Amino acid sequence: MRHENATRTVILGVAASDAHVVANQLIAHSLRAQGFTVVNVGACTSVAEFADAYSWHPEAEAVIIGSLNGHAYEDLQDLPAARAQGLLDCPVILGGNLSVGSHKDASDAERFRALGVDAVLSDPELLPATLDQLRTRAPQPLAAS
Ligand code: B12
Repeated sequence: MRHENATRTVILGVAASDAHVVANQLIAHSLRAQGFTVVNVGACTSVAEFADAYSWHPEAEAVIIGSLNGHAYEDLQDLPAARAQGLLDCPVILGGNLSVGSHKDASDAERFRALGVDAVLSDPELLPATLDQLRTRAPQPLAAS
């Protein structure tokens, strides 16, 4: 289903140590087909580079980060500081294969939330509904500086 509002912008990319681009390209294509403007910063994008992209596109309603090589947690270590400094002042969604190995449990998602990730997804088809939910969510209190 095509999205109603063609002006909705998201920033999409892959975490800093990660070179996997296939899902990133498919997700960009799918979101564009649903009416989103996708600023795709691509593979190997650090938290600082996501923050730069947000400074150029402050209209973005979310930053969507993919990771497949199992090193998402290490790659996002700068996220709490970036969020506390107001450099990524929009929801952050994380998805993909987020840890090393095939066994995943609920504590994986919890540790990403502790870094400041708002939503952890495995299925990219849930992105539009998740973006809708995050957009209507009450503003969060600012993190203490
Ligand atoms: C192709 C591939 C590569 C290519 C990537 C080429 C490129 N530029 O894209 C190359 C050869 C470079 C590569 C390298 C490596 N790879 Co590799 N690679 C793969 C492979 C075979 C396919 C990945 C792919 O494109 N799938 C197609 C896409 C559409 O599907 P997907 O990636 O599974 O993503 C799905 C979900 O995860 C989800 N999803 C993905 N991203 C996102 C993002 C969001 C926001 C959301 C919501 C959902 C989401 O949606 C997708 C569709 O359901 C997988 C194994 C496999 N069969 O899946 C391994 C795999 C991802 N690679 C792996 C590894 C370990 C590596 C290396 C570390 C290997 C090495 N020792 O060098 C390096 C890391 C390089 C780096 N710096 O990141 C592991 C990761 C293991 C883990 N997480 O525990 C895998 C799973 C192989 C394995 N079974 O061990 N790889």
